[in-house]
Amino acid sequence: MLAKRIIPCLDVKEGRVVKGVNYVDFQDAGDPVEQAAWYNEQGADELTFLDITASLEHRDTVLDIVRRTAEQVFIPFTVGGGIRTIEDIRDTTQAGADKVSIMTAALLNPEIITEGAERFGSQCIVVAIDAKRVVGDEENLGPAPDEQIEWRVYTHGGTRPTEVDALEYAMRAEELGAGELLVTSIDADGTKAGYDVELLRRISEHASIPVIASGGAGTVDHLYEAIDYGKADAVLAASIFHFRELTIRECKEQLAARGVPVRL
Ligand code: 0VR
Repeated sequence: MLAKRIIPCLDVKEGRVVKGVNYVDFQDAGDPVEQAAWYNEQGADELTFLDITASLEHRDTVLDIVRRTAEQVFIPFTVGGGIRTIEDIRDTTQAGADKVSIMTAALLNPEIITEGAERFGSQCIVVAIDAKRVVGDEENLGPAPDEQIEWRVYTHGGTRPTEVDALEYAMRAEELGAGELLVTSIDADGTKAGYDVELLRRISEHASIPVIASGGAGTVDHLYEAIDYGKADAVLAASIFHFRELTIRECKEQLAARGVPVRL
């Protein structure tokens, strides 16, 4: 079995790493370039950088931060936020990203997935799915195999609901050529109460490309549940790492002790 990956995520707003809860109430969490260097040193398997207030006006500033961050990391580096066109993918990879994460644009204009995969390879195209429960319990995100739950995709940094079903969209993104799915539960984001493992499991059971779990990590148990019950291939986390509550090494050692293949 392939090693399960641990991926810290830098959510960047106006040049600073921030961390919120349920996509609001952001707190400062440091400088992206310094945080990136730290995670690289700490044994992260990959690093994700999301410009969460992406807009055309500050594209050049962001690319400059991406460039400076990329200089610090020697692990696969994914960049997302505001990527709308093939040119944006090109500029972002030229700035040092190995992969791009596409959300809003992939939903509104799915050809970017196919065209991006043709031009840069599927391994470069991560489709991000920001999902929120519209049917089912939003408080209890643990195993609920028999429950009727529905998740809808939200766009524009979790601010705009769509009618798109998250499970169907995951399948479609794979068909169109995505190399990985980055699945974030808006209900769980920043709560440290655990991932939405039911969402992860239902997507992972249908997808044959890797699924990255995101939103809600608070303990090593949560990482384990996302991998074990949720069948995720990688676990992304922000709050627990930025505020130094857990180190990547501790997480890997505890996961390895529970039989999860990790790169130590
Ligand atoms: P934790 O729950 O703290 O581990 O956070 C993981 C993940 O949910 C976040 O780092 C983040 O990627 C959520 N994303 C976005 C956003 C948050 C606020 C606004 C926009 C976005 O577009 O992804």
